[in-house]
Amino acid sequence: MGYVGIPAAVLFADIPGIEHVYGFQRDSTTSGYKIAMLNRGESPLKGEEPGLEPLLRKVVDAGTFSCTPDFTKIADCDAVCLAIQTPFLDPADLLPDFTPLIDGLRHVGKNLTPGMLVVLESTITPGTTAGMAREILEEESGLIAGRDFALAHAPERVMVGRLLRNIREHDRIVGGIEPVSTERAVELYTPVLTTGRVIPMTATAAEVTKTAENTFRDLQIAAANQLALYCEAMGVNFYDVRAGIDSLKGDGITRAILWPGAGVGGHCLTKDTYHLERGVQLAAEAAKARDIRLDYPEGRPSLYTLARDINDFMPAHMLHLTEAALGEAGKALSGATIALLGWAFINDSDDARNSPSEPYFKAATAAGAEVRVHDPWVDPATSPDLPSPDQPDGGLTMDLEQALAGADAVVIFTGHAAYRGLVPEDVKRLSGCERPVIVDGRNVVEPEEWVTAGFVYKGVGRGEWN
Ligand code: SAJ
Repeated sequence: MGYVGIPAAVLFADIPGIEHVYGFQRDSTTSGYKIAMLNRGESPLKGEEPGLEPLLRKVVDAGTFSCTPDFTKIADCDAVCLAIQTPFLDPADLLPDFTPLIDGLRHVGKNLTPGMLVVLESTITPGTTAGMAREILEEESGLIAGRDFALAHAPERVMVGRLLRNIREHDRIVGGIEPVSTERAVELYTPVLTTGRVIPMTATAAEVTKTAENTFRDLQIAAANQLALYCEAMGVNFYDVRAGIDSLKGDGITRAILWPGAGVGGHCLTKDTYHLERGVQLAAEAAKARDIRLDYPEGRPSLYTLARDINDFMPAHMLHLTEAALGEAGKALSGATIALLGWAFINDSDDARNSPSEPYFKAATAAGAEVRVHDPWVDPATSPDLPSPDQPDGGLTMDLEQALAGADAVVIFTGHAAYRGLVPEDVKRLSGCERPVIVDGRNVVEPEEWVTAGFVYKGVGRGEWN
Protein backbone atom coordinates (compact mmCIF):
# COMPACT_ATOMS: atom_id res chain seq x y z
CA MET A 1 0.00 0.00 0.00
CA GLY A 2 2.31 2.74 -1.33
CA TYR A 3 2.33 5.42 -4.06
CA VAL A 4 1.48 2.77 -6.70
CA GLY A 5 -0.57 0.18 -4.77
CA ILE A 6 -3.06 2.53 -3.07
CA PRO A 7 -4.33 4.41 -6.17
CA ALA A 8 -4.38 1.17 -8.21
CA ALA A 9 -6.38 -0.69 -5.52
CA VAL A 10 -9.06 1.99 -5.13
CA LEU A 11 -9.48 2.30 -8.91
CA PHE A 12 -10.01 -1.46 -9.23
CA ALA A 13 -12.42 -1.37 -6.27
CA ASP A 14 -14.51 1.24 -8.11
CA ILE A 15 -14.96 -0.96 -11.21
CA PRO A 16 -18.45 -2.51 -11.58
CA GLY A 17 -18.07 -6.29 -11.61
CA ILE A 18 -15.08 -6.27 -9.27
CA GLU A 19 -16.57 -7.62 -6.03
CA HIS A 20 -13.75 -6.80 -3.64
CA VAL A 21 -10.17 -5.60 -3.60
CA TYR A 22 -7.85 -6.50 -0.74
CA GLY A 23 -4.97 -4.10 -0.15
CA PHE A 24 -2.21 -6.18 1.45
CA GLN A 25 0.11 -4.35 3.82
CA ARG A 26 2.63 -5.88 6.21
CA ASP A 27 1.87 -4.84 9.80
CA SER A 28 5.44 -3.54 10.24
CA THR A 29 6.60 -0.88 12.71
CA THR A 30 7.28 1.57 9.87
CA SER A 31 4.18 1.00 7.72
CA GLY A 32 1.61 -0.90 9.83
CA TYR A 33 -0.15 2.39 10.68
CA LYS A 34 -1.44 2.49 7.09
CA ILE A 35 -3.83 -0.48 7.62
CA ALA A 36 -6.14 1.25 10.09
CA MET A 37 -5.91 4.57 8.21
CA LEU A 38 -6.94 3.00 4.90
CA ASN A 39 -9.81 1.06 6.50
CA ARG A 40 -11.04 4.41 7.89
CA GLY A 41 -10.95 5.78 4.32
CA GLU A 42 -7.93 8.01 5.04
CA SER A 43 -4.95 8.18 2.68
CA PRO A 44 -1.50 7.85 4.30
CA LEU A 45 0.04 9.63 1.29
CA LYS A 46 0.82 13.31 2.07
CA GLY A 47 1.19 15.84 -0.72
CA GLU A 48 -1.50 16.86 -3.19
CA GLU A 49 -3.21 13.78 -4.70
CA PRO A 50 -6.34 15.03 -6.49
CA GLY A 51 -9.36 12.69 -6.13
CA LEU A 52 -7.59 9.98 -4.15
CA GLU A 53 -9.12 10.45 -0.68
CA PRO A 54 -12.75 10.88 -1.90
CA LEU A 55 -12.44 7.72 -4.03
CA LEU A 56 -10.84 5.81 -1.14
CA ARG A 57 -13.68 6.88 1.16
CA LYS A 58 -16.22 5.84 -1.50
CA VAL A 59 -14.88 2.29 -1.95
CA VAL A 60 -14.40 1.77 1.80
CA ASP A 61 -18.01 2.87 2.42
CA ALA A 62 -19.19 0.66 -0.46
CA GLY A 63 -17.32 -2.27 1.12
CA THR A 64 -15.43 -3.05 -2.10
CA PHE A 65 -12.01 -2.23 -0.63
CA SER A 66 -10.31 -3.26 2.61
CA CYS A 67 -6.71 -3.32 3.79
CA THR A 68 -5.34 -6.37 5.62
CA PRO A 69 -2.01 -7.87 6.75
CA ASP A 70 -3.51 -11.39 6.36
CA PHE A 71 -1.86 -12.77 3.19
CA THR A 72 -3.86 -16.03 3.32
CA LYS A 73 -6.72 -14.02 1.85
CA ILE A 74 -4.81 -14.15 -1.45
CA ALA A 75 -6.31 -17.63 -1.90
CA ASP A 76 -9.76 -15.95 -2.28
CA CYS A 77 -8.54 -13.78 -5.18
CA ASP A 78 -8.84 -14.20 -8.98
CA ALA A 79 -5.94 -11.84 -9.64
CA VAL A 80 -3.00 -10.57 -7.59
CA CYS A 81 -0.91 -7.47 -8.43
CA LEU A 82 2.47 -6.84 -6.84
CA ALA A 83 3.51 -3.18 -6.50
CA ILE A 84 6.54 -3.54 -4.25
CA GLN A 85 9.68 -1.42 -4.24
CA THR A 86 12.71 -2.74 -6.13
CA PRO A 87 15.64 -0.55 -5.05
CA PHE A 88 19.27 -1.21 -5.88
CA LEU A 89 21.66 -2.41 -3.18
CA ASP A 90 24.72 -1.15 -5.05
CA PRO A 91 24.54 0.23 -8.62
CA ALA A 92 28.26 -0.41 -9.03
CA ASP A 93 27.82 -4.17 -9.24
CA LEU A 94 24.28 -3.92 -10.61
CA LEU A 95 22.78 -5.87 -7.71
CA PRO A 96 19.13 -5.04 -6.98
CA ASP A 97 17.56 -5.60 -3.55
CA PHE A 98 14.69 -7.91 -4.49
CA THR A 99 14.11 -9.00 -0.87
CA PRO A 100 10.75 -7.18 -0.48
CA LEU A 101 9.59 -8.44 -3.90
CA ILE A 102 10.65 -12.03 -3.16
CA ASP A 103 8.78 -11.87 0.17
CA GLY A 104 5.69 -10.76 -1.72
CA LEU A 105 6.09 -13.50 -4.34
CA ARG A 106 6.43 -16.14 -1.61
CA HIS A 107 3.22 -14.95 0.05
CA VAL A 108 1.45 -15.19 -3.33
CA GLY A 109 2.99 -18.59 -4.15
CA LYS A 110 1.90 -20.06 -0.81
CA ASN A 111 -1.71 -19.01 -1.46
CA LEU A 112 -1.87 -19.47 -5.24
CA THR A 113 -4.84 -21.40 -6.67
CA PRO A 114 -5.32 -22.75 -10.23
CA GLY A 115 -6.67 -20.18 -12.72
CA MET A 116 -5.28 -17.17 -10.85
CA LEU A 117 -3.58 -14.26 -12.64
CA VAL A 118 -0.40 -12.85 -11.07
CA VAL A 119 0.85 -9.45 -12.28
CA LEU A 120 4.11 -7.70 -11.40
CA GLU A 121 3.63 -3.89 -11.48
CA SER A 122 7.01 -3.16 -9.89
CA THR A 123 9.79 -1.99 -12.20
CA ILE A 124 12.11 -4.98 -12.55
CA THR A 125 15.21 -6.19 -14.35
CA PRO A 126 14.21 -7.49 -17.80
CA GLY A 127 13.84 -11.28 -17.60
CA THR A 128 12.54 -11.30 -13.99
CA THR A 129 8.87 -12.17 -14.70
CA ALA A 130 9.64 -15.21 -16.85
CA GLY A 131 12.68 -16.03 -14.68
CA MET A 132 12.89 -15.45 -10.90
CA ALA A 133 9.19 -14.66 -10.37
CA ARG A 134 7.97 -17.74 -12.27
CA GLU A 135 10.46 -19.96 -10.37
CA ILE A 136 9.42 -18.73 -6.92
CA LEU A 137 5.68 -18.96 -7.68
CA GLU A 138 6.03 -22.50 -9.09
CA GLU A 139 8.28 -23.59 -6.22
CA GLU A 140 5.88 -22.30 -3.54
CA SER A 141 2.65 -23.44 -5.23
CA GLY A 142 3.62 -26.61 -7.08
CA LEU A 143 1.64 -25.17 -10.03
CA ILE A 144 2.98 -24.40 -13.51
CA ALA A 145 2.98 -20.84 -14.86
CA GLY A 146 1.32 -20.48 -18.23
CA ARG A 147 -0.59 -23.75 -17.66
CA ASP A 148 -2.15 -23.65 -14.16
CA PHE A 149 -1.94 -19.90 -13.57
CA ALA A 150 -1.34 -16.79 -15.66
CA LEU A 151 1.70 -14.56 -15.12
CA ALA A 152 2.33 -11.09 -16.55
CA HIS A 153 4.13 -7.77 -16.13
CA ALA A 154 2.18 -4.49 -16.27
CA PRO A 155 4.57 -1.74 -15.18
CA GLU A 156 3.24 1.29 -13.33
CA ARG A 157 3.67 4.72 -14.93
CA VAL A 158 2.63 7.02 -12.13
CA MET A 159 4.00 10.28 -10.86
CA VAL A 160 3.29 11.65 -7.42
CA GLY A 161 0.77 14.48 -7.52
CA ARG A 162 -1.24 12.85 -10.35
CA LEU A 163 -1.48 9.16 -9.37
CA LEU A 164 -5.13 8.48 -10.30
CA ARG A 165 -4.98 10.47 -13.54
CA ASN A 166 -1.79 8.71 -14.66
CA ILE A 167 -3.28 5.24 -14.13
CA ARG A 168 -6.47 6.12 -15.96
CA GLU A 169 -5.03 8.19 -18.81
CA HIS A 170 -1.59 6.76 -19.63
CA ASP A 171 -1.48 3.83 -22.05
CA ARG A 172 -0.79 0.62 -20.15
CA ILE A 173 1.95 -1.76 -21.23
CA VAL A 174 1.06 -5.37 -20.39
CA GLY A 175 3.11 -8.45 -21.19
CA GLY A 176 2.43 -12.10 -20.33
CA ILE A 177 4.92 -14.98 -20.26
CA GLU A 178 2.69 -16.48 -22.96
CA PRO A 179 -0.34 -15.24 -25.00
CA VAL A 180 -3.12 -16.37 -22.61
CA SER A 181 -1.41 -14.60 -19.71
CA THR A 182 -1.22 -11.46 -21.86
CA GLU A 183 -4.94 -11.71 -22.66
CA ARG A 184 -5.82 -12.11 -18.97
CA ALA A 185 -3.78 -9.02 -18.10
CA VAL A 186 -5.42 -7.04 -20.91
CA GLU A 187 -8.82 -8.11 -19.51
CA LEU A 188 -7.85 -6.95 -16.00
CA TYR A 189 -6.48 -3.49 -16.86
CA THR A 190 -8.83 -2.41 -19.68
CA PRO A 191 -11.76 -1.37 -17.39
CA VAL A 192 -9.48 0.87 -15.28
CA LEU A 193 -8.42 3.03 -18.23
CA THR A 194 -10.33 6.08 -19.41
CA THR A 195 -8.28 7.67 -22.24
CA GLY A 196 -5.36 5.22 -21.91
CA ARG A 197 -5.13 2.14 -24.19
CA VAL A 198 -3.71 -1.27 -23.27
CA ILE A 199 -0.59 -2.12 -25.30
CA PRO A 200 0.07 -5.88 -25.22
CA MET A 201 3.51 -7.42 -25.76
CA THR A 202 5.69 -10.10 -24.18
CA ALA A 203 6.66 -9.91 -20.51
CA THR A 204 10.33 -9.21 -21.30
CA ALA A 205 9.45 -6.53 -23.87
CA ALA A 206 7.24 -4.88 -21.24
CA GLU A 207 10.13 -4.94 -18.74
CA VAL A 208 12.48 -3.38 -21.30
CA THR A 209 9.87 -0.75 -22.24
CA LYS A 210 9.51 0.40 -18.65
CA THR A 211 13.18 0.46 -17.72
CA ALA A 212 14.09 2.09 -21.04
CA GLU A 213 11.50 4.88 -20.85
CA ASN A 214 12.90 5.98 -17.49
CA THR A 215 16.46 5.53 -18.70
CA PHE A 216 15.73 7.76 -21.70
CA ARG A 217 14.18 10.41 -19.46
CA ASP A 218 17.25 10.31 -17.21
CA LEU A 219 19.44 10.58 -20.31
CA GLN A 220 17.52 13.63 -21.55
CA ILE A 221 17.88 15.27 -18.13
CA ALA A 222 21.62 14.49 -18.14
CA ALA A 223 21.95 16.11 -21.55
CA ALA A 224 20.25 19.25 -20.16
CA ASN A 225 22.45 19.20 -17.05
CA GLN A 226 25.65 18.87 -19.11
CA LEU A 227 24.58 21.73 -21.36
CA ALA A 228 23.79 23.83 -18.26
CA LEU A 229 27.30 23.19 -16.91
CA TYR A 230 28.73 24.18 -20.31
CA CYS A 231 26.61 27.37 -20.34
CA GLU A 232 27.91 28.32 -16.90
CA ALA A 233 31.50 27.85 -18.12
CA MET A 234 30.78 29.98 -21.18
CA GLY A 235 28.91 32.73 -19.28
CA VAL A 236 25.59 32.28 -21.04
CA ASN A 237 22.04 31.64 -19.83
CA PHE A 238 20.96 28.00 -20.40
CA TYR A 239 17.31 29.11 -20.59
CA ASP A 240 18.02 31.45 -23.52
CA VAL A 241 19.79 28.58 -25.28
CA ARG A 242 16.96 26.18 -24.47
CA ALA A 243 14.34 28.59 -25.87
CA GLY A 244 16.50 28.98 -28.95
CA ILE A 245 16.87 25.24 -29.57
CA ASP A 246 13.20 24.70 -28.77
CA SER A 247 12.23 27.18 -31.49
CA LEU A 248 13.17 24.73 -34.23
CA LYS A 249 9.65 23.43 -34.85
CA GLY A 250 7.31 22.25 -37.58
CA ASP A 251 7.47 19.26 -40.01
CA GLY A 252 7.30 16.93 -37.04
CA ILE A 253 10.50 18.41 -35.68
CA THR A 254 10.55 18.50 -31.90
CA ARG A 255 13.68 19.42 -30.01
CA ALA A 256 12.34 18.63 -26.55
CA ILE A 257 15.01 19.60 -24.06
CA LEU A 258 14.21 18.84 -20.46
CA TRP A 259 15.29 20.92 -17.46
CA PRO A 260 18.65 21.05 -15.68
CA GLY A 261 18.73 21.29 -11.92
CA ALA A 262 20.04 20.32 -8.52
CA GLY A 263 19.81 16.60 -9.34
CA VAL A 264 17.58 13.65 -10.06
CA GLY A 265 15.82 11.84 -7.23
CA GLY A 266 12.95 9.51 -6.63
CA HIS A 267 12.45 5.78 -6.72
CA CYS A 268 12.52 5.43 -10.50
CA LEU A 269 15.07 7.34 -12.57
CA THR A 270 17.75 6.73 -9.96
CA LYS A 271 17.61 2.96 -10.44
CA ASP A 272 15.81 1.88 -13.60
CA THR A 273 18.91 2.43 -15.75
CA TYR A 274 20.64 -0.20 -13.62
CA HIS A 275 17.74 -2.63 -14.09
CA LEU A 276 18.12 -2.21 -17.86
CA GLU A 277 21.91 -2.60 -17.66
CA ARG A 278 21.54 -5.73 -15.51
CA GLY A 279 18.94 -7.11 -17.90
CA VAL A 280 21.23 -6.89 -20.93
CA GLN A 281 24.16 -8.21 -18.87
CA LEU A 282 22.16 -11.30 -17.79
CA ALA A 283 20.79 -11.79 -21.31
CA ALA A 284 24.29 -11.50 -22.80
CA GLU A 285 25.62 -14.09 -20.33
CA ALA A 286 22.77 -16.45 -21.15
CA ALA A 287 23.22 -15.84 -24.89
CA LYS A 288 26.96 -16.59 -24.77
CA ALA A 289 26.05 -20.30 -24.70
CA ARG A 290 24.31 -19.67 -28.04
CA ASP A 291 27.27 -17.62 -29.28
CA ILE A 292 25.18 -14.41 -29.34
CA ARG A 293 26.93 -11.41 -27.87
CA LEU A 294 26.10 -7.78 -27.23
CA ASP A 295 27.67 -5.80 -30.09
CA TYR A 296 28.87 -2.51 -28.50
CA PRO A 297 31.96 -0.25 -28.98
CA GLU A 298 34.86 -2.03 -27.26
CA GLY A 299 35.72 -0.64 -23.80
CA ARG A 300 33.30 2.29 -24.08
CA PRO A 301 31.07 3.01 -21.09
CA SER A 302 27.31 2.71 -21.34
CA LEU A 303 25.76 6.01 -22.39
CA TYR A 304 23.03 5.33 -19.84
CA THR A 305 25.25 4.88 -16.79
CA LEU A 306 27.28 7.92 -17.86
CA ALA A 307 24.03 9.87 -17.76
CA ARG A 308 23.46 8.58 -14.21
CA ASP A 309 26.91 9.85 -13.22
CA ILE A 310 26.20 13.33 -14.66
CA ASN A 311 22.85 13.59 -12.85
CA ASP A 312 24.39 12.29 -9.62
CA PHE A 313 27.07 15.00 -9.95
CA MET A 314 24.59 17.89 -9.74
CA PRO A 315 24.31 18.02 -5.90
CA ALA A 316 28.12 18.34 -5.83
CA HIS A 317 27.86 21.14 -8.38
CA MET A 318 25.37 22.86 -6.07
CA LEU A 319 27.95 22.66 -3.29
CA HIS A 320 30.64 24.15 -5.57
CA LEU A 321 28.27 27.03 -6.40
CA THR A 322 27.53 27.53 -2.69
CA GLU A 323 31.23 27.61 -1.81
CA ALA A 324 32.02 30.04 -4.65
CA ALA A 325 29.17 32.36 -3.67
CA LEU A 326 30.14 32.34 0.02
CA GLY A 327 33.68 33.13 -1.11
CA GLU A 328 32.39 36.20 -2.96
CA ALA A 329 30.68 37.22 0.30
CA GLY A 330 33.99 36.79 2.12
CA LYS A 331 32.93 33.60 3.92
CA ALA A 332 33.99 29.95 3.98
CA LEU A 333 31.82 26.87 3.83
CA SER A 334 33.15 25.73 7.20
CA GLY A 335 31.23 27.55 9.92
CA ALA A 336 28.61 28.86 7.49
CA THR A 337 24.87 28.41 8.15
CA ILE A 338 22.99 27.11 5.12
CA ALA A 339 19.21 27.01 4.71
CA LEU A 340 18.50 24.07 2.38
CA LEU A 341 15.06 24.58 0.87
CA GLY A 342 13.41 21.35 -0.37
CA TRP A 343 13.88 17.79 0.91
CA ALA A 344 11.30 16.13 -1.39
CA PHE A 345 12.72 14.97 -4.73
CA ILE A 346 9.90 16.59 -6.70
CA ASN A 347 7.84 19.73 -6.25
CA ASP A 348 4.69 19.92 -4.14
CA SER A 349 5.06 16.35 -2.88
CA ASP A 350 6.17 14.68 0.38
CA ASP A 351 8.13 12.00 -1.49
CA ALA A 352 11.78 12.28 -0.39
CA ARG A 353 13.08 8.95 -1.69
CA ASN A 354 16.66 9.26 -3.02
CA SER A 355 16.40 13.04 -2.76
CA PRO A 356 19.30 14.94 -4.40
CA SER A 357 19.25 17.15 -1.27
CA GLU A 358 20.68 14.28 0.77
CA PRO A 359 24.19 14.02 -0.74
CA TYR A 360 24.42 17.85 -0.57
CA PHE A 361 23.34 17.85 3.09
CA LYS A 362 25.96 15.23 3.93
CA ALA A 363 28.81 16.90 2.00
CA ALA A 364 28.09 20.41 3.31
CA THR A 365 27.83 19.12 6.88
CA ALA A 366 31.08 17.20 6.45
CA ALA A 367 32.70 20.44 5.22
CA GLY A 368 31.79 22.09 8.54
CA ALA A 369 28.64 23.97 7.57
CA GLU A 370 25.46 23.93 9.69
CA VAL A 371 22.66 22.93 7.31
CA ARG A 372 19.05 23.63 8.22
CA VAL A 373 16.58 21.74 6.05
CA HIS A 374 13.11 23.04 5.23
CA ASP A 375 10.28 21.38 3.33
CA PRO A 376 6.60 22.40 3.29
CA TRP A 377 5.38 18.84 2.59
CA VAL A 378 7.76 16.31 4.13
CA ASP A 379 6.45 15.62 7.63
CA PRO A 380 9.26 14.84 10.12
CA ALA A 381 6.74 12.79 12.12
CA THR A 382 5.97 10.27 9.35
CA SER A 383 8.55 10.57 6.56
CA PRO A 384 10.90 7.55 6.32
CA ASP A 385 13.53 9.70 4.57
CA LEU A 386 14.95 12.39 6.91
CA PRO A 387 18.22 14.36 6.98
CA SER A 388 19.13 13.26 10.56
CA PRO A 389 16.73 10.55 11.72
CA ASP A 390 18.53 10.49 15.09
CA GLN A 391 17.50 14.08 15.88
CA PRO A 392 14.05 14.72 17.47
CA ASP A 393 12.70 16.62 14.45
CA GLY A 394 14.77 14.49 12.05
CA GLY A 395 16.80 17.59 11.19
CA LEU A 396 13.87 18.95 9.19
CA THR A 397 11.55 21.90 9.79
CA MET A 398 8.29 22.88 8.09
CA ASP A 399 8.78 26.43 9.48
CA LEU A 400 10.42 28.50 6.72
CA GLU A 401 11.31 31.51 8.92
CA GLN A 402 13.04 29.20 11.39
CA ALA A 403 15.15 27.73 8.59
CA LEU A 404 16.07 31.14 7.13
CA ALA A 405 16.94 32.84 10.45
CA GLY A 406 20.66 33.68 10.47
CA ALA A 407 21.38 31.84 7.22
CA ASP A 408 24.53 32.90 5.33
CA ALA A 409 23.30 30.99 2.28
CA VAL A 410 19.88 29.92 0.99
CA VAL A 411 20.05 26.92 -1.35
CA ILE A 412 16.99 25.84 -3.36
CA PHE A 413 16.86 22.12 -4.18
CA THR A 414 13.14 21.51 -4.93
CA GLY A 415 10.81 23.63 -7.06
CA HIS A 416 8.00 23.77 -4.48
CA ALA A 417 5.38 26.45 -5.22
CA ALA A 418 6.15 27.89 -1.77
CA TYR A 419 9.62 28.95 -2.93
CA ARG A 420 8.45 30.71 -6.06
CA GLY A 421 7.01 33.47 -3.85
CA LEU A 422 10.14 34.15 -1.80
CA VAL A 423 10.73 37.91 -1.31
CA PRO A 424 14.45 38.80 -1.30
CA GLU A 425 14.07 41.66 1.17
CA ASP A 426 12.25 39.40 3.67
CA VAL A 427 14.85 36.64 3.29
CA LYS A 428 17.67 39.17 3.76
CA ARG A 429 16.07 40.53 6.91
CA LEU A 430 15.73 37.01 8.35
CA SER A 431 19.32 36.10 7.43
CA GLY A 432 20.62 39.23 9.17
CA CYS A 433 23.61 39.18 6.78
CA GLU A 434 25.07 42.13 4.86
CA ARG A 435 25.75 39.96 1.79
CA PRO A 436 23.66 36.78 1.97
CA VAL A 437 23.93 34.14 -0.72
CA ILE A 438 21.21 32.50 -2.83
CA VAL A 439 21.89 29.37 -4.91
CA ASP A 440 19.00 28.36 -7.16
CA GLY A 441 18.96 24.71 -8.23
CA ARG A 442 15.51 24.88 -9.88
CA ASN A 443 15.46 28.32 -11.57
CA VAL A 444 12.57 29.44 -9.36
CA VAL A 445 13.84 32.94 -8.47
CA GLU A 446 14.55 35.99 -10.65
CA PRO A 447 18.31 36.71 -10.32
CA GLU A 448 17.99 40.48 -10.92
CA GLU A 449 15.65 40.98 -7.95
CA TRP A 450 17.99 39.13 -5.57
CA VAL A 451 21.17 40.82 -6.73
CA THR A 452 19.44 44.21 -6.41
CA ALA A 453 18.51 43.28 -2.85
CA GLY A 454 22.20 42.66 -2.08
CA PHE A 455 22.48 38.89 -2.54
CA VAL A 456 25.30 36.98 -4.18
CA TYR A 457 23.34 34.91 -6.71
CA LYS A 458 24.32 31.61 -8.37
CA GLY A 459 22.03 29.37 -10.42
CA VAL A 460 22.30 26.10 -12.33
CA GLY A 461 22.71 27.03 -15.99
CA ARG A 462 22.75 30.76 -15.25
CA GLY A 463 26.23 31.46 -16.63
CA GLU A 464 25.36 35.10 -17.31
CA TRP A 465 25.17 35.66 -13.52
CA ASN A 466 27.49 33.06 -11.97
N1 SAJ B 1 14.00 16.27 -13.17
C1 SAJ B 1 14.94 17.18 -13.68
N2 SAJ B 1 14.70 17.75 -14.90
C2 SAJ B 1 13.56 17.45 -15.63
C3 SAJ B 1 12.63 16.50 -15.10
C4 SAJ B 1 12.87 15.94 -13.87
O1 SAJ B 1 15.96 17.48 -13.05
O2 SAJ B 1 13.40 18.02 -16.70
C5 SAJ B 1 14.25 15.64 -11.86
C6 SAJ B 1 13.13 15.90 -10.85
O3 SAJ B 1 13.39 17.07 -10.12
C7 SAJ B 1 13.20 14.67 -9.96
C8 SAJ B 1 13.65 13.58 -10.91
O4 SAJ B 1 14.23 14.23 -12.04
O5 SAJ B 1 14.18 14.83 -8.95
C9 SAJ B 1 12.52 12.67 -11.39
O6 SAJ B 1 11.50 13.46 -11.85
P1 SAJ B 1 10.31 12.86 -12.78
O7 SAJ B 1 9.53 14.03 -13.25
O8 SAJ B 1 10.85 11.96 -13.79
O9 SAJ B 1 9.42 12.08 -11.71
P2 SAJ B 1 9.27 10.51 -11.41
O10 SAJ B 1 10.59 9.89 -11.23
O11 SAJ B 1 8.29 10.41 -10.31
O12 SAJ B 1 8.52 9.95 -12.70
C10 SAJ B 1 9.12 9.13 -13.67
C11 SAJ B 1 8.24 9.22 -14.92
N3 SAJ B 1 8.87 8.55 -16.01
C12 SAJ B 1 8.83 9.05 -17.27
O13 SAJ B 1 8.25 10.10 -17.54
C13 SAJ B 1 9.50 8.25 -18.34
C14 SAJ B 1 6.86 8.62 -14.63
O14 SAJ B 1 6.09 8.56 -15.81
C15 SAJ B 1 7.03 7.20 -14.08
O15 SAJ B 1 5.81 6.64 -13.75
C16 SAJ B 1 7.91 7.24 -12.84
O16 SAJ B 1 9.18 7.77 -13.18
C17 SAJ B 1 8.05 5.80 -12.31
O17 SAJ B 1 7.34 5.51 -11.33
O18 SAJ B 1 8.73 5.04 -12.94
